[in-house]
Amino acid sequence: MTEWLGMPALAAAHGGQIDNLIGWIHIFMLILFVGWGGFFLYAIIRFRQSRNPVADYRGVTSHRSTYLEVGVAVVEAVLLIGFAIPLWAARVDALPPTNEALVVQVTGEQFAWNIHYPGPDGVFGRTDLKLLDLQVNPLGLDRSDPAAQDDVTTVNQLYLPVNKPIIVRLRSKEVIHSFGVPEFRVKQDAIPGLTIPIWFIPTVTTEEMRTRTGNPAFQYEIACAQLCGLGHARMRGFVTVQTAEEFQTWMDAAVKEQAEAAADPFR
Ligand SMILES: [Cu+2]
Repeated sequence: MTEWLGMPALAAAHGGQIDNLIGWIHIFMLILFVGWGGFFLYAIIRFRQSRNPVADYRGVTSHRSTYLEVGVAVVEAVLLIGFAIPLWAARVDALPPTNEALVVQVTGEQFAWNIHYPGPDGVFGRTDLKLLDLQVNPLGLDRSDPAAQDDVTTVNQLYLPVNKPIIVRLRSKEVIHSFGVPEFRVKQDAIPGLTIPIWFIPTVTTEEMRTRTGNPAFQYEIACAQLCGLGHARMRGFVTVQTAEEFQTWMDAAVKEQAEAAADPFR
């Protein structure tokens, strides 16, 4: 129903609900706009000076406007308690179980997205500020930690398997960034000092999206959605959605390559 809004192509399981909501909000706002606009015009004509040469100091005496205001407050309470809070609980608070999902840590920095996979053991390796090196180790990953040996890190390249719940643990190194992927209908601020989880299920591979859009160069893009400094506009990450097998092949190769590179930095 939201084609008329020109939204970007949809590629996440929950996205249809969000699009519906956006569509309804536009319709309600249109009704409100027409209603208030009509009332405004009515008031201008009804209370024009030529018809009311003397001000009326008594004003309105009926209770109609009080009842109307109470009515509006009740409707808003129903929207908040009946819809907004349950939706938040279902969509934001209820994360999928981590053993059924891919958990990946995404850390914003000026001006890049650092991606960190825990590797086959599912445990994120220790990080240490002292090891942080913007060129070779932007997350300060301690490869001597056993849990870190199979970890995979990338810069600006997020690889995801299709049709699997993805939990992104969002962090920031210094200022507020915002992780936004329009096709997944997700957008969440990354706040320094906090780890904020968001989740979604990608439903369309990059390959398939290229066919659908007729654009052979199509890429899902992580756009930083908070003005975070002078390089904000070039803070672009890319998401590659693959089939489960393709993703596994990529992950296995990356684990091997990064473990070897860490074991022998001078090779
Ligand atoms: Cu940013």
